[in-house]
Amino acid sequence: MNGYASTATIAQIAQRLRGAKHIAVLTHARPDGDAAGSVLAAVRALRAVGLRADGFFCGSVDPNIRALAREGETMHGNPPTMDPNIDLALLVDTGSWNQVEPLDLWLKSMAGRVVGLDHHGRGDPIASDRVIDTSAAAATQIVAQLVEALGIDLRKHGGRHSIAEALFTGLATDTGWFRFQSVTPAVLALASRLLEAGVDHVYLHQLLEENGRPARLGITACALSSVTLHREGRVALMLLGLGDFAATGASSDDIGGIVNIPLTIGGIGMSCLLSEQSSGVTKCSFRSKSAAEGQPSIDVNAFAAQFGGGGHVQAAGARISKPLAEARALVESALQAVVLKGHS
Ligand SMILES: [Mn+2]
Repeated sequence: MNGYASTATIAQIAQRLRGAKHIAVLTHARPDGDAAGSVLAAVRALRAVGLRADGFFCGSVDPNIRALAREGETMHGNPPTMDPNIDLALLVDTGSWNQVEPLDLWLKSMAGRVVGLDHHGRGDPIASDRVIDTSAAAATQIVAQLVEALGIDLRKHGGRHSIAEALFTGLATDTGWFRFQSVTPAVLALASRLLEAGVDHVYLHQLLEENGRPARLGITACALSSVTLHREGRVALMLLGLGDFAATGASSDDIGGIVNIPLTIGGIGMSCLLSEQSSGVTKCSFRSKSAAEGQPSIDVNAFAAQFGGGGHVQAAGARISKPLAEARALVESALQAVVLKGHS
């Protein structure tokens, strides 16, 4: 995975997009706020300058995320049906083959005709021309540069289902609503411009964070009652089995954010949530607290990499192709080696 770095500039990507006849804008399966926001902002911007562009989502899509898109902006499917006339793909918020599995064959058929914008530290050379900026708090922070390079005035694109709304969605969700260390003056300056354009941030917060189904309460209770503490109370581990989902009527769409709850406790620096999937795979989410007061963050990206996963220093995930009990044993054993404190 070394060598996952920029191979082009924003201006070069903009030029390739301008020369395309029909652009597919794609992201990782099960798009989150940043992935969906990046796709939607790009589709809207490309259409605003007269280009033909469609967004594609694959894997299960949270209904609240789906509500961000206007009818006809994105196509869904697993894999989605791709129009044979598409001559360029724009891949956003990922560059890893294992995150785009439903699109795998299609993307391979498009070799050399894929451009990418990403802020992850690990990835594969799916996009030949790509901008990788790991300092960006969200992929939409990079998409915002593309929007600018296309000559779009954000002030004219700020209402519901607008370019600015999609950009703000990614920026807010990938920074934990502006709490994480990745929040810089540039992030807040962009957020400020987006609010000036007319983004309704309260609506977006309610749509994405305060719109869960009642079953979420039951599955949260299951997760919390499963907590075990490791490494002298510095690491929390929670487990959700298929029985928990059956008993509460919850699905994997209902568990977003539960992994963060143990981090509300002083002294807990890392939290893990393992949830059993009907496919026999165990989905793992890892989170750590921001570095503060001289305490570095625990690097959950490196932790997830041991299981073939990844993400960011403070938020990462992995899929372990083993049942819950075996995945638990693997994670517990790996936890023994986690570096809790960096250099002092
Ligand atoms: Mn992202």
